[in-house]
Amino acid sequence: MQRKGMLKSALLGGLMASAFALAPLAHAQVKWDLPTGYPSNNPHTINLDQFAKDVGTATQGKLVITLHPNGSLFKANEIKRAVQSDQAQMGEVLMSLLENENALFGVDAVPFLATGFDASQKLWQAQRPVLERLLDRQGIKLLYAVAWPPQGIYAKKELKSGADMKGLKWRAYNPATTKIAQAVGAQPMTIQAAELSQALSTGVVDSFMSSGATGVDSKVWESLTHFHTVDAWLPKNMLIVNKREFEKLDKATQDAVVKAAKDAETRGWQRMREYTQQSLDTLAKNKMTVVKPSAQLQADMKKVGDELLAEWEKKAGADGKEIIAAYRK
Ligand code: PCA
Repeated sequence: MQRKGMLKSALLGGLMASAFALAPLAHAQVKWDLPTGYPSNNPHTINLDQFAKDVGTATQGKLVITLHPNGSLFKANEIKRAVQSDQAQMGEVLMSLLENENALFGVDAVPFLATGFDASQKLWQAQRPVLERLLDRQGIKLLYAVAWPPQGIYAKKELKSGADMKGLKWRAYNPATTKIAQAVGAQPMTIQAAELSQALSTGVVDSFMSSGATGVDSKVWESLTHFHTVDAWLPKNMLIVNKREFEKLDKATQDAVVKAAKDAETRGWQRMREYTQQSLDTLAKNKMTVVKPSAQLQADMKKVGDELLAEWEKKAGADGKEIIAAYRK
């Protein structure tokens, strides 16, 4: 009698154990990492955070995306490779960081090709199909892109001309900003945003081109004094996902990701438009002199831009022509 009871409970226990073992499968939860090189209070990162939350809500927790800001999981310049090799399922990358790999990634960092948000959005529409094709061949799906505010020059004094830039210790963040330094005789050093504050406070660099947003992120007023609103270009961040990981998802989850990405793109552009003036106001409030560049400085920068555009067009070939033609239409 007793033995029979034991057998029964052992059987029951076994059944329950296998029921438990099956339970997680029924509610299979997928976890993705999402590294970005930019800090958590940056508007791009806030937008990514909302995207991750939207996906969680829409899939009722089936797909959980964990955001890793400020280069904490992968450094800004490692993220694309991490996604391509599936070390991270998805990631946010500054497109023009990849310009040496393929010029097509860098069209939004050609100085003065597209200098405001409307032009930048138009350039993105022209660039998008070409990049989607290129990334698809690399096993990557492009989800969305959002521009940074227009790029200006930070320094320790007002720069009146290109000649004033000679000898500056110039922080570069992509191939284009390195080439600009070379064109004006400054000394370029590539430093990503996560390390910028430190490079400024230790005096490793004393100037750079970027947006008001990154000036605010790195509390630039602790080291520098002037921001020249050159409005030279609006580089974009893109959200990419490993294609195999995306294809592993069921259809409803894939749709939720695409829908959340579409919403994030709309929200992100809108937010960056507003944030442009807000970030300049924050610079001014912290005693930075925000100046309109002198006619000479602007003309000298424009000349550098013309050289870089010619160089870019040569490298970008037929696909590059397609982008420029679609943009100018
Ligand atoms: N901020 C980033 C890229 C462009 C921008 O506005 C940076 O300075 O690294």
